[in-house]
Amino acid sequence: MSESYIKTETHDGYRTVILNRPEVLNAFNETMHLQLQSTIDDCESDKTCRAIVLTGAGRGFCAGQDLSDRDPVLMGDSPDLGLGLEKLYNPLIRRIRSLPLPVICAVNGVAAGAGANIALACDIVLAAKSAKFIQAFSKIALIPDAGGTFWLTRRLGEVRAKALAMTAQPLEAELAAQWGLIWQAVDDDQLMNETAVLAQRLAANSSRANALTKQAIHSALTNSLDEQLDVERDLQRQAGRSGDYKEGVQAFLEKRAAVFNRE
Ligand code: LHQ
Repeated sequence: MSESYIKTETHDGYRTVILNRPEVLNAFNETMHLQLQSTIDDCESDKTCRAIVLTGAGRGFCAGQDLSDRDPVLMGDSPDLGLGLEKLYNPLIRRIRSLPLPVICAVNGVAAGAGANIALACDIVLAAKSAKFIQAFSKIALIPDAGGTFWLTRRLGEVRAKALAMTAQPLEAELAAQWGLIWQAVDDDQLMNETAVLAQRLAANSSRANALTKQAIHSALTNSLDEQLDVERDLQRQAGRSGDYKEGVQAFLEKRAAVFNRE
C-alpha cells in the first residue's frame, strides 16, 4: 500500500485536507496528486461536507512539483513537461475551480512553484504572515504553470505579474494581501483558528448559494457587463427557487439565524 500523502480531518460542516510530505515541503509527486483527487471526490460526495480547507503539514504549504521526480537527466533528451500538467496539475486546478463547494486555502508556510498557484486557485486564501509566495519557475528555466500566469495577471496586472514571474522574488503574505492576490494575512498562531471560523461560516451558508456565487464570479472574469447581467439573472432565478431563499427571508423576518437545507 502506498504512503498517505494526504491527511484529512472531519469537522462539523467541513473537512480539512492536509498535504502531507513535510520532509520536502509537501512537494507533489504523482501518488500525492492521485490521493488528493480521490480525497476531493470523497469531500464532494459527502453531503455533510459543505466547505473544504486545504493546508500543508509542517513548516511549508507546498513547494510545487517534486523535482526529484522530474529530473531532466533521467527524463531523456526531450522531456515532456506538458504531459504532467495535462494529466495532473490542470485537472486539479479545474477541479478546485469547478467544485460546487468553497475551497479555503490556509497557507501555513512557503508556497512555491505550482504550490503557490494551487493555493491561488482556491476560492478564499488566508496565509500566515510568515508565509511567502514564490513563482520559483524562472530559477529552473520554466514558466509559471498551474494557472500562475492567469492568477498573477488578472489579480495583479501585467507589471507585477512579469516581475514576480521573472525574478522569482518571494512575495510576503501581507504584501500579497495588500495587492489583492489573496484575501488575508493573519498572525501565524491564529491561522488555523481564523480558518476554522471562516470555514464554519461558509458551511452555515446555503450550499446552493455558495456554488452559484462561485460560478457567477468565475463567469465575470471573461464576460462583458451585458453577458454578466444575464448570468446573474439566470443564477438568481435558480437561487430564488430554492427552499434556502425562503428560509433565509423567513429567518430575517423572524429575527433568528437561518438554518439552510443540507440536501
Ligand atoms: C524539495 C522541493 C521540491 C523536491 C523543497 N522538490 N524537494 C509542473 C510540471 C512538470 C514539471 C515541473 O514543474 C511543474 C510545476 C512546478 O512546481 S515547477 C517548480 C518546482 N518548485 C521549485 O522550484 C521550488 C524548489 N524549492 C525551493 O526553492 C525551496 O525549497 C523553497 C524556497 C520552497 C524553500 O526553501 P527553504 O525554506 O530554504 O527549504 P529547503 O530548500 O531547505 O527545502 C527543505 C527540503 O525540501 C530540502 O530537502 P533536504 O533533504 O535538503 O532537507 C529540499 O530539497 C526539499 N524540497 N522543494 N520542489
